[in-house]
Amino acid sequence: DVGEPPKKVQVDQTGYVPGTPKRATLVSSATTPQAWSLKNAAGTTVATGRTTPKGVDAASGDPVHLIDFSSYDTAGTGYTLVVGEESSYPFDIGDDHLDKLRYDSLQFFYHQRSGTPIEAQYVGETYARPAGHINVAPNQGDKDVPCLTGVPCGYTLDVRGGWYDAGDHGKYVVNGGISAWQVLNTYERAKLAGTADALGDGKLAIPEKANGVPDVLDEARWEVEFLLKMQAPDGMVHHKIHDANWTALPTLPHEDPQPRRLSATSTAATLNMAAVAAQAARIWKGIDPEFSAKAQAAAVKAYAAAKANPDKIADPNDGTGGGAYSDTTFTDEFYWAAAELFTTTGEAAYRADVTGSPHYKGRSLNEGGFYWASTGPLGDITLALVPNGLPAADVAATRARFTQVADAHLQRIAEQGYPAAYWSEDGGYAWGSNGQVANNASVLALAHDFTGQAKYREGVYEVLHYLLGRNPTSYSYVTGYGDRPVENVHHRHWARQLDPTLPIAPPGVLSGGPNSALQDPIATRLLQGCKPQKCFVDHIEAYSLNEVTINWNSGLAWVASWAAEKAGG
Ligand code: 9MR
Repeated sequence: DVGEPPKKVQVDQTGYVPGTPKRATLVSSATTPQAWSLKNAAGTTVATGRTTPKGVDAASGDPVHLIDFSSYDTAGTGYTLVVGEESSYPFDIGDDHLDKLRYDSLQFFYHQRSGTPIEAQYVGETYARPAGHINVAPNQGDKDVPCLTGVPCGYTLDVRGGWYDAGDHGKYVVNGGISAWQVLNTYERAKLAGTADALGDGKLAIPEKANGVPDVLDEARWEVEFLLKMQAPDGMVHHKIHDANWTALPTLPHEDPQPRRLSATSTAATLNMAAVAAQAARIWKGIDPEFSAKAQAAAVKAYAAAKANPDKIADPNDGTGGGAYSDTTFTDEFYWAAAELFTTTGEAAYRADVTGSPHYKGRSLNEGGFYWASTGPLGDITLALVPNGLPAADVAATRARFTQVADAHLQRIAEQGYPAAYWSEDGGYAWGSNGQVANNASVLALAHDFTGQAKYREGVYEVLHYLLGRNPTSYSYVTGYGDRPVENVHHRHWARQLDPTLPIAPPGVLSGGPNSALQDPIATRLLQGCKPQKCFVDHIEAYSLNEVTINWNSGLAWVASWAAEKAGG
């Protein structure tokens, strides 16, 4: 059983923000406009109108009509849209759901912490668990971990801590780095905008919630400290640490019996750590000068080591017991690291590396966005947001690139039956498409930051609607949000589908979403011939569709935080 059939009237199952466009999708092969009505919680019709037929939608294969109920703007809960016999899931007009989502999506990272108990006083009994990977039998632990057989390094490292990547227990620097960066950027952007109060201390339920430091920084620091530990004596950074073999589902972290192994160092991991450590040095300068200096020294050393080892590729075939996360192009990581180091230190050598890079002035940002293997735009975001000594015209050019790409997203949003602002060369949806959707929404958000134009802000909400239920599967891809949220995400201890004594994921966790490449056995069995946006099932074994990760949730947290901030006006 993979769930009930999708609805014919697709809405954001959480809500629509007052003063923004409110759109839904009707699935119907009728070629003429259909009458719709909006009902309030009491069942009274409060607005009516007619649909606009749009023909067959390419990404979903559905024959669709647009329902535009923007003119109705009265806040409330329990609205439904009705067309003939068909009705939508209920939704709100309001923004409470976004206020909640910004914190739930950040709270996810505490659950993913490795090397520390997850305590009931913060997350409740349901989600409490003992520390994983601290060498308490049968657990093998992340202390004194040797390098992989075949790539002995002559030393061991203590790499306890950090966040588990996803549904597995691996910890991968290139993915941990972009995730920590995005969480930190959520804060840094808000700080520069004067809106960081909403991200202050005491906003999350974590052990550091009353230490006088914003919780979002405390949480990101948990990962940054781990990234620093992955640095080898020569300054290079180990690519990843994970189990020697894949474990079965379910396996709780503290019960993982597999030996742990460090993979070789890589140029990508080294630059990734350099970038995040340089960013951290800047952010903690006035908060914890000692930590700031430690991070900066690690970043400087890593950057120099990467320059001396500019083409050390992580083994693309090393996918046993953990993901490969291999990347072969490093110009983007060099640019990103140089951008962070320059912004933090102002030094001429980093500046020259920034301005001399082929990525400079937003040249690598396109509709494909950014992800663990394409990090140039992260450097752009820092250079476009954080004051630095670069020529104003260059900063303007970087910002202009964001608005150009945002315009292309808006055009796609206008064309799609279920606007996702997702783009790929071949029209397919890739592994983690929802994370990409969230990141593309952040490009729209930045375009609004840079220009103040309403259309970009509206685009952000439009894209969030796709993630929260206005899509052809009728799922809200965020756990605990909406009437039909995903429940069976691929995770080693949020695994109720396999063991009724285990919980489902807590609220605020983003599923990877549709992947038309059908890369796991469930997907190949159930989804042959699917249209891209429909290549999805809510099944725990469907790891190429329904896993959750730190990098997808960092994208969600960034955009949820922005959307909550901007909901008022
Ligand atoms: O997110 C990663 C995606 O871009 C890759 O195509 C895929 C296959 O290599 O791997 C994804 O990352 C997974 C990682 O390898 C292991 N932890 C879970 C990640 C999410 O599925």
